[in-house]
Amino acid sequence: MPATISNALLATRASGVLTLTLNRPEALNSLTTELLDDLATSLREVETDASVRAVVITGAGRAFSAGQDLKAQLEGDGIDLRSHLREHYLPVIEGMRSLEKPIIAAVNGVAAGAGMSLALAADLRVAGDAASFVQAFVRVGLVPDAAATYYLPRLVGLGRAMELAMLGESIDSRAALAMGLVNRVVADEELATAVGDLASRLASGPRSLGLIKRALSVSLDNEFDKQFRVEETAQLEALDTDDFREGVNAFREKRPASFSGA
Ligand code: LHQ
Repeated sequence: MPATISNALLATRASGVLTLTLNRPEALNSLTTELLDDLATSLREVETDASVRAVVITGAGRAFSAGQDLKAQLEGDGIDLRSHLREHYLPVIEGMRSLEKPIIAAVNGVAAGAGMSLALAADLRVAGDAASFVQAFVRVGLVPDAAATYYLPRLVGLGRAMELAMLGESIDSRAALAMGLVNRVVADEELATAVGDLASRLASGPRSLGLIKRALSVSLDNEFDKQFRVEETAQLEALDTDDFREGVNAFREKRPASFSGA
């Protein structure tokens, strides 16, 4: 049974994988302040929890997430939109980015607006057949946010990003796969198993997975010399891990490596 972090976010743990399920299916898992803060807290806790070696983010019901909850009180004594992004979205996106453990978005349905931003900020995206992606921001007169303008052109190129953001048209999972927006598409009924298998594989991987994430996350922002140094620092850390020693021993002994994540 899922452990409840709050009504809005469920957490389950199995064999090194923490699965976070956005749980507002009646509102297509649109993002409330509570849900965003719970996500940020969970991501912070995972940083120091050695028992968790991979994270899955998915949605309950038929949607991944429809983005910002547009029915929540947005003005007055409700949400201060000017500080909302900084105070409630940034900790989630930064938490995903800085966590040196792989994060998979299991996109089970529509990912719209900032819901799509969450998927973009994951390290890998696996979509079910029924998944769709929509840069809904322009439809309500807004600009893509929650780091969508950062990740989208990096994933699909500037031309595609401009098209998706300006037209706000929905694309299905096959189109998303063709443009490199998702890594894999599977049948809806196989999504949980496919993501579970992938997450378990990553959760039994070496510490270097986190270092690979660190190095690649900044790669497109750096010039060659700077990136070479980032890579070198990560490699020096990797060389000093139990997992590197185990990997080399396993190679010499002609057996599969058993990585501890340390
Ligand atoms: C919703 C939502 C929703 C509440 C569906 N909120 N209830 C950041 C910070 C600061 C400022 C503002 O913005 C942001 C970032 C953003 O994310 S802006 C973009 C926000 N998202 C959208 O504009 C998407 C709005 N939703 C839709 O366009 C459609 O619902 C999609 C295309 C996602 C799905 O369409 P359908 O499959 O036809 O479902 P539906 O529209 O019938 O929705 C089902 C229910 O979910 C419905 O409630 P109801 O009580 O009528 O059954 C919707 O009102 C509710 N819902 N999105 N974002």
